[in-house]
Amino acid sequence: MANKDNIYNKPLQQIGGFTFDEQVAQVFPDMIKRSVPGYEKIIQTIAMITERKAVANSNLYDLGCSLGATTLSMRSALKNTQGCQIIAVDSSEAMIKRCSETINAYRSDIPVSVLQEDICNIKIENASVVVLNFTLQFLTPEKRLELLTNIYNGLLPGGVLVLSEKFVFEDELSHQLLIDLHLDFKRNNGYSELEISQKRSSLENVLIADTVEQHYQRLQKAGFEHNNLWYQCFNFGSILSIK
Ligand code: GEK
Repeated sequence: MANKDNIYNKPLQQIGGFTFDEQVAQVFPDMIKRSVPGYEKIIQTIAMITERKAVANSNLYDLGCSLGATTLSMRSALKNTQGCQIIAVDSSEAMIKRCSETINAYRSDIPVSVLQEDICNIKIENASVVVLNFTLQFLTPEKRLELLTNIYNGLLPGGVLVLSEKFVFEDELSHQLLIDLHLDFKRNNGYSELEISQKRSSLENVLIADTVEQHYQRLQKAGFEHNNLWYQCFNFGSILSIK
């Protein structure tokens, strides 16, 4: 069973900016499941997208892989596709260490490279499927367009990007209601008011969310002409972009 996330359940003297360190890596599966509505649905659906869009002898990328849930989902869908490899990248040492252990714990003929690296520094090439599952939101906004442009350039024609993010909304009333529903989701999953408010403070200036419109505009600037939201639950969702 996954370790329970109780990082913020005691009052903290000082709340530092959120980092993906050993403490977070230890509880990550529990944390993300209880905090991100639709996370499991998105992970499952990435397998379906992979099954349809992966082509023989191509690369698949899991950018900001954390413990490798997306990689495992993609790998499960690659059984009948010849010559593919998955490249899983994360800048956190704690995540990458655990990710390698998890990936190697299951037998498979699909090669997976697990790299500790900044996703802004890697070359994307010969790609059929690229996934940014709740990762772009942690890059400083100035770096986002360049990364998406690299991804566009590295994708094969017909290749896809799955971009899952937390969103903000221009319409004030909708924005507030969707945020409140997300907070209810966290309460229903056992987080206390103290945990919710301390986590919110630690994510301030670390997770910078865009509107769906901002994403579409940036994706278009990067070269993507076919962009659609395929999933949304409250203020979280996932966009499928096709080259
Ligand atoms: C999942 N995709 O389970 N370079 C590499 N990694 C980064 C960078 C960067 N510049 N910035 C942040 N990260 C996963 C979940 S979590 C989402 C992704 C969340 C990494 C960071 O270390 C962390 O592991 C991941 O992006 C974001 O499907 O915690 O909300």
